Amino acid sequence: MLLHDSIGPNPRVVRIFMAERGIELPKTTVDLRGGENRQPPYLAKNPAGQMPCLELDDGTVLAEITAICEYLDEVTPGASLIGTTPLERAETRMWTRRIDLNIVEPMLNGFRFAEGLKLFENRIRCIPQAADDLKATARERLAWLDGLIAGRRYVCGDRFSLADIMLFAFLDFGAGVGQPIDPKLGAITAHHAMMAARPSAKA
Ligand SMILES: N[C@@H](CCC(=O)N[C@@H](CS)C(=O)NCC(=O)O)C(=O)O
Repeated sequence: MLLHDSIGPNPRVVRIFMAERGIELPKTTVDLRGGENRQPPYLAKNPAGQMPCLELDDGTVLAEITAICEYLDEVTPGASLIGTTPLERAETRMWTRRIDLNIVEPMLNGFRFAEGLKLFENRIRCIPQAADDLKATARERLAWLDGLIAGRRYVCGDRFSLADIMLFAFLDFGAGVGQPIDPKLGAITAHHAMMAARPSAKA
């Protein structure tokens, strides 16, 4: 297998996941800033033109970080970060999707349409006038999540999972591009500090 890797929070989710699962894979770095991911050689692998993707030994290419992480989880021996029962797997997917749709998407589009506009304006349809509302939406949904995970050690309760990695990697990115965590969100702030202290945060 070969991981097509780059800067950015999506590839980092996969790298953190691999670090947590003890998975080592060959990697090749794609020049995201230079737009290599939007050029034909890479588009032939991932028609979405986004990073990362995982190329399997038979040439099959997997994209979308949750799909990549789930695949790696299943083909690698060791403690699963998705779940070992139907209920655990469903809960991980429920929380991961909540984080992805409610927080990650508006946060990243808020960035792409404002601070990231120069990089993205010729790649995707950008709506600069929507940026502030998207950032506000992400903040509101993060406050909602704060209430839901209050009193929990991890997003899925006592069980560390992909949902924790997703939350951490994207909030860490947001903090670096002008969307810091509101310190009043006690559960999210504590979760972030706990995740930042794990060795996998270096990935
Ligand atoms: N839904 C995709 C999102 C991937 C994504 O947006 N990747 C970013 C890097 S963090 C990217 O490729 N940005 C550069 C571009 O879109 O040209 C996934 O789950 O993998």
